[in-house]
Amino acid sequence: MTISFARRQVFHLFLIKPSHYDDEGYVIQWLRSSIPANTLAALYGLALDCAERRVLGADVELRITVWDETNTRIRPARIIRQIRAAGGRGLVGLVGVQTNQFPRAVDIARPLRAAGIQVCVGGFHVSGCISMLPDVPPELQEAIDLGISLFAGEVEGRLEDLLLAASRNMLQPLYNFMKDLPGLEGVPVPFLPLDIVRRTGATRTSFDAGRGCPFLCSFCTIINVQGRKSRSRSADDVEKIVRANLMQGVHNFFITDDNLARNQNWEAIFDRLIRMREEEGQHVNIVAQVDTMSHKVRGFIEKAGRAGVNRVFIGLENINPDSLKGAKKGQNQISEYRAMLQAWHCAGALTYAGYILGFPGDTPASIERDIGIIQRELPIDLLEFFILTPLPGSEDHKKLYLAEVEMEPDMNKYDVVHVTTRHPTMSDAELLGIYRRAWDLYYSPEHVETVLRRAKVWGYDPRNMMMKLLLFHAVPRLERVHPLEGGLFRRKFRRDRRPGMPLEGRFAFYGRYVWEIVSKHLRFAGMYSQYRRTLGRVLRDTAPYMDTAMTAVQDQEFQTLEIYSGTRGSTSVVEKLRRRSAARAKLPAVASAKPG
Ligand code: B12
Ligand code: SF4
Repeated sequence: MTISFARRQVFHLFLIKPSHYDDEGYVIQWLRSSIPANTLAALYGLALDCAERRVLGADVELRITVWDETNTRIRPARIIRQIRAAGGRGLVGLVGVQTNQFPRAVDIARPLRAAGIQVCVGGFHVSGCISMLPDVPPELQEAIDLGISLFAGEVEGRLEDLLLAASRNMLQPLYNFMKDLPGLEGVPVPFLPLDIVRRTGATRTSFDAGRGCPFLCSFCTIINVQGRKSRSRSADDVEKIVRANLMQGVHNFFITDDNLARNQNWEAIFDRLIRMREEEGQHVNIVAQVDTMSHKVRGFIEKAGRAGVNRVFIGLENINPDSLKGAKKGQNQISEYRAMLQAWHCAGALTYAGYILGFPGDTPASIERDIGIIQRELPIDLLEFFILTPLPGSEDHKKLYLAEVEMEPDMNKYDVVHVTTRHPTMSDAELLGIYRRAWDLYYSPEHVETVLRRAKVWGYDPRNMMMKLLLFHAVPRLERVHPLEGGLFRRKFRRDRRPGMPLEGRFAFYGRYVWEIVSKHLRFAGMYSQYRRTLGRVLRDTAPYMDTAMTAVQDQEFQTLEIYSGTRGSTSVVEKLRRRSAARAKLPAVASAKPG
């Protein structure tokens, strides 16, 4: 026994999900971040399987460390020490690296490479660029020149070979599996240990039940990276994920599929979850992402509710048909929005809708008008705004790249809250200005009150709703980041500043940091007390409540609602509705004309 231990070698595998820099060059990091990264869970699940199978040899222990930089400080010097102590055997995997995180990933890799440590970077930036661009863009080439290995494509079924190559110091500069997307049935499932899950706000973990989406949106990277065909996990695999988490006390899940309604296996998965909940009494809550036609998938919403889906993210994107058409998002029909949102409320789910600003026809005034229409006519609870961004991997980006149109060269800014390319009519400052104002416009005291009143009618706890509204409003306003990138208590380290930006003196840095903490908390307290007052009013009021957004869809509503008269490009939609309504009006006459 002693002899075998003495002989055992250790191979370190560090799996790190990098964050990115704020506008002052400090890493965006929190005491508790918002949602655990599924990419980290996917890689950890695959690595655990490799460790259990001892893929590097019977006498080699694969020691896995998993960190998310949005809640954990990364110290390259410590990694170097640990790998050196293991005789130099190790690999640092920078995982799920999005475009905005690519510069930070390379900055983490730089000292590691200088110390001769092997580094491999995967995720949407590498995959998106390799999938769509005719050549390797400069930032990827720079990484390759630093000796960083780039991985394009999905690593299911491939991690073993990668680890073996790393154990022989023979990583390739670029792996390209973009044309060979793996099946997901039966592969080791995503998993994160409890201590990692606990570093996020709620005890919630995430997993993907499938990948791929059939639609064609031009701003989307997903279809060009994960494909348009649904590849899904089996109901057995999903049950395995859920049970493994229930065992560690995690009952809340974020299913990261961009569009769960288009997962070919949704019904088998929901049936399994329904059985666990209804027959075994398991406590499972799910947040899912769906499309605006999800109510047309027979049985989907009803079963989702029974399977535990109590919050849905919906890619509403815009209410102007011309913008939707321009972005090839023809599947989004404004005439279906109200029916779809109401169906989710009836199933007991709270609705989050994503709204993109910066389509060619948008102006500050039109955006302001659209937000007003949404507030009055669509039963959305939380609205989140994004700036239309040519994300590498998307058709939009490819077109601009090939046409050599000027785009923001700093990848750190591709976080959908910065302006990265010119808008036809708005200046960068105008677009950024209306983006920032959009949050205040939507989360106005009057509208917060309306959403709380609706929540009360729909049976959603208004206190809980108030906190969600407050957080979605406070994070962009106080922290200047998107709520999905937010967290609890901002951490900043003086030395973790972006290379090229000056290292601040201790006095200046800590003085400002303390002032920021105090002032942000005071402003938060001010917002909190305003939200509390609104909540108090809503709770005290016992009168019944009803408004346009909550009113059931009416046949003739295209004649009265502003979503049909005030938006761009809605004439053809109204025409279609008019024809449909006329045809319906004729039906009884035809029926009664039949003999007998
Ligand atoms: C869940 C999710 C989140 C979660 C968690 C992030 C995560 N990665 O899990 C949250 C809510 C935090 C989030 C936030 C944001 N997100 Co997000 N998110 C997603 C989503 C829907 C799923 C991610 C996922 O789990 N995919 C499945 C995994 C398994 O795929 P994968 O990451 O590509 O990993 C595979 C391969 O790339 C490879 N691989 C990955 N890493 C490595 C490393 C090594 C060493 C190797 C060998 C292989 C390898 O193997 C993996 C397994 O097959 C994706 C869309 C999508 N379909 O992926 C968007 C997506 C990744 N997000 C995106 C964006 C823009 C953001 C935000 C900036 C938006 C915002 N302002 O809110 C923020 C950034 C904040 C942050 N800190 O991450 C974009 C990125 C596009 C791009 N070119 O950069 C995507 C693609 C969506 C889109 N709009 O196009 N997101
Ligand atoms: S519906 Fe969503 S995931 Fe599908 S192509 Fe459009 S943006 Fe991409």
